[in-house]
Amino acid sequence: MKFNTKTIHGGQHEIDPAYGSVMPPIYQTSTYSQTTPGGHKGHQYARSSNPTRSALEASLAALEDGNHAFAFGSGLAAIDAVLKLLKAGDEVIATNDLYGGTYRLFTQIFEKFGVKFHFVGMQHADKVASYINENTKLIWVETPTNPMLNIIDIKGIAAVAKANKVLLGVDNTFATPYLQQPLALGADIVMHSATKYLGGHSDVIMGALVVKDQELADRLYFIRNSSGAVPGPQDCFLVLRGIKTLHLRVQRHCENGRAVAEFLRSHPKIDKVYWPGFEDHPNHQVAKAQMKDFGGMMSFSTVDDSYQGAVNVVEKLKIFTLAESLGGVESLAGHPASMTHGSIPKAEREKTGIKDSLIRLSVGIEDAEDLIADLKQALA
Ligand code: P1T
Repeated sequence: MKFNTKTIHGGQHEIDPAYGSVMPPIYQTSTYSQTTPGGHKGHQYARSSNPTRSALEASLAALEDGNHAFAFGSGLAAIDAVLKLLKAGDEVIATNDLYGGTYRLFTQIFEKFGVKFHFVGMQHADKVASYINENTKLIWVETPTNPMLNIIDIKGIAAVAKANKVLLGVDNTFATPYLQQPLALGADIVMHSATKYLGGHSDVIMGALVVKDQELADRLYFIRNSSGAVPGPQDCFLVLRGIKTLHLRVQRHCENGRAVAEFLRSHPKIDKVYWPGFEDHPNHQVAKAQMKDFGGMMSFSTVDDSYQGAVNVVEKLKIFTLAESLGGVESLAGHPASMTHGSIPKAEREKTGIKDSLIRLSVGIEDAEDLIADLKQALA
């Protein structure tokens, strides 16, 4: 089955046995009757499993070419479950340019339990290898990175991980499985904030993990069932519905992303535009090799390079909404230093280029002309 067919049919073999409903029903129930202890029809308690969630998970596994998928109550809950594979004394090598909440989870929750993190610029796989020792258990990659749109060579890092028997997890939130499939490039775990492009309509908070390996799947199932960060059935239904148009939406996000990035780059008040589709982006060739297109996420700074300058622009936007999050049909603008990445200390933020003047855009699927006109008036 090819990708566009998979978004609609992937994993969806079982038509509802009760009435043949084409979409899986929302099983809004916490528990299931048993005829005798253990005598049930595949589901016993909804923390362990729920038919609506199972339908979504089958779709997610198909999209990422994995064998097992797990939905969580948020993207961070999914990452939290991966970290619970580790124990005190273990070490993690993580991308240095990460979503601020991921950085906060690593440094303010898991460091306390004795897990050690190395935050590394991963544009060169060799650099990652130099941080590996006998305690290294996980490499955590985000690509494209949030918010600097750096690109990391998944295949290159996977070779380092395999050679050293270290797990490789990839946060595929920005790319989506339409643009990039980390498991096929050698990752062990792919993670999503399904809140973003998978849901696609800014109406759900959810996370997901997809893996191929049965033993890893068993461990993640155990962690989720033991810790309990599961999403509700209504949210699973909404994400499954969102996925059915993923390919169409992401195609338009990419087209509009290109138009907006090129407009910004040609504007006299703009200093830098960070978007992997530009031929002179430092890892454009890697992006071209591992992604189908370059997406609708980008960041930029203005020539006046000030906090107030950035605030003036985002406050004047009319079609772009100033808000956290990304990946919905509507265009959003954000100020990473004070919003999504505010939990990273200023000195650390600035090392990766998250200046106070940086603005991040999630380019939606409106008409590109309207989006460009909005940016033009805000910059004027
Ligand atoms: O918000 P949640 O569903 O828990 O997902 C966390 C997360 C994980 N990984 C990446 C790459 C993310 O971008 C996020 C959430 N990001 C935002 C809310 C944001 O505006 O960047």
